[in-house]
Amino acid sequence: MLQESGGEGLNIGIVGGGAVGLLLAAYLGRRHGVTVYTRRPSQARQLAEHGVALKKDGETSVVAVRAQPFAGAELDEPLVFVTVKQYDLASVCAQIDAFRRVRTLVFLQNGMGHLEQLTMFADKNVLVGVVEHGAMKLDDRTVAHTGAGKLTLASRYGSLGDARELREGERGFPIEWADDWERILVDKLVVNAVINPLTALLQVKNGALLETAPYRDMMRQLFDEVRNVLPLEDANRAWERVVRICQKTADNYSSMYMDLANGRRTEIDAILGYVLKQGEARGAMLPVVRFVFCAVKGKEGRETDG
Ligand code: KPL
Repeated sequence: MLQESGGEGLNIGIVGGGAVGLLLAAYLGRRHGVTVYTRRPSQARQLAEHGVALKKDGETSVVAVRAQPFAGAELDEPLVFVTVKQYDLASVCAQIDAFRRVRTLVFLQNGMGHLEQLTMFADKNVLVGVVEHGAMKLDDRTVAHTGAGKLTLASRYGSLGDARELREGERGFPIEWADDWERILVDKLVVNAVINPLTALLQVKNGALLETAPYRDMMRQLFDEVRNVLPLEDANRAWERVVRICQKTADNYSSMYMDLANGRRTEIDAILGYVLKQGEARGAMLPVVRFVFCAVKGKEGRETDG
């Protein structure tokens, strides 16, 4: 059944029609008016005509959304989520005039290294966030919610602005607020640095990494090198978080698995590439990180996502 997009809430823009963009549209669209800005006009047409479909626990619900191609768009929503992959962020930011009327921008990229680009929006409220949900894009308008997690948001510039209105989020899609933007990004970076490349190379779901001793050992070795060069408050808690997210998203194929499987570019530069740079700055040899980084680089394709 097609549920009308919520009229009583905010007007929200979502840039990017990948798994995260569709997941947000499906949940936020229940209460708020949502417009999805896509790279391909054909995806925008599909979404505008048929809505976004959410598959969860064997059931499908459909929410009506507005949609249009991002190229040439002038966004007039006060609150906009940018969900494109990190490597597509530069081309989105290049269309800076598109965001003239936006008051609050929320960036949801994996990895680090994209933060310098956000300074160009420093006159707005800028938030960064991390998504700990398992989500899989099944087609241009359908997303499967394969692992319940949370969305954590923190302010980078300005205040929380229009995002304050999101409160605790929707049922099944909780939102948490954090004070320290760097902490949430580093914590998520560790998770992505361990789970994503290993699941992609071994061609397994997230949960399988915990199931056999050799995979678990490999996770631990990768984790130990990563944590040596990142500013972690508590390494034990960081490891526990990796294990917990692996369990919570056990039935999920990681985004890097999906990227490699579909011949796309991956976010490995923003994830392990960033870790390697931190290692170089500290004179630390990171043989496992380097090996895993090179193995993913050797397999990744050229297509971009969303
Ligand atoms: O963020 C993810 C990703 O796949 O990019 C996790 C949390 C590992 C879920 O798969």
